[in-house]
Amino acid sequence: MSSVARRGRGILVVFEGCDRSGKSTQCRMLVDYLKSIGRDVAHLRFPDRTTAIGQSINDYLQGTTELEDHAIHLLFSANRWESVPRIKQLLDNGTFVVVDRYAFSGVAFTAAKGYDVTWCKNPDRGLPDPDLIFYLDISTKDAQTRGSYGEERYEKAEFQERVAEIYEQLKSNDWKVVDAMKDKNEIHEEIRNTLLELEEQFSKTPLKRL
Ligand code: T5A
Ligand code: NA
Repeated sequence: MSSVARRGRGILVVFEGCDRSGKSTQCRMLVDYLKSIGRDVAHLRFPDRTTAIGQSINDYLQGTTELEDHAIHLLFSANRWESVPRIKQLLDNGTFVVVDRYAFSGVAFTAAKGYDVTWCKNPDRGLPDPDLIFYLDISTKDAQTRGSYGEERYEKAEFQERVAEIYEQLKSNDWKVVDAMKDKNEIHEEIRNTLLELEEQFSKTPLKRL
């Protein structure tokens, strides 16, 4: 099969959406699928709780520490920046990079606290710009019915409503909006078909920056 042949750079795919919209589920399914057809693929998630910065973020999210709003925003951004060398190297090597949350989560969650969207975007300026953004669209009411909603800092209905409003402002025409209430297999098929359709086009286009 020609599917294993190197076709230029890898594709940067990002999943975004409110808490419990099914991002991690779809990332896993996409990564498994790409592996099953013989592609090189890396699975990243933000926050990356494994680094020193990520551990501070984890403590904040779990409520064991408090951090000033601007300071935690910058830590979330720094946690993405510390991955940039790896992301670039993977893409240069022709590896698919599938990412669970990215800069748009950073903006949506801080702006939902009432901060200026432009200020929120600034620290992430210059990060690799995703080729494809899948937005898993779910109402707060539906999200709340899913497992363990309400355990971490931002998992409150009223706050999630604000997050969804900011995502609406951030969304551009090229975001792929997916109905997150469909069956997970149906969603997966939609996502993989879109990716396979656009893969060749993106692999020949230079990576842009946010
Ligand atoms: N954050 C993050 C910031 O404030 N700034 C930032 O810069 C970044 C990057 C942690 C928090 O950090 C904030 C945002 C978050 O509040 P996280 O670690 O990604 O972010 O959060 P998690 O708790 O891991 O994940 P989410 O709550 O966002 O859930 P997912 O990944 O969207 O959903 P998933 O796949 O785990 O599914 C949730 C449940 O629904 C079921 C699953 O089985 C699971 O039980 N499910 C479905 N059920 C029915 N139909 C479907 N189609 C389903 N798909 C999944
Ligand atoms: Na998740």
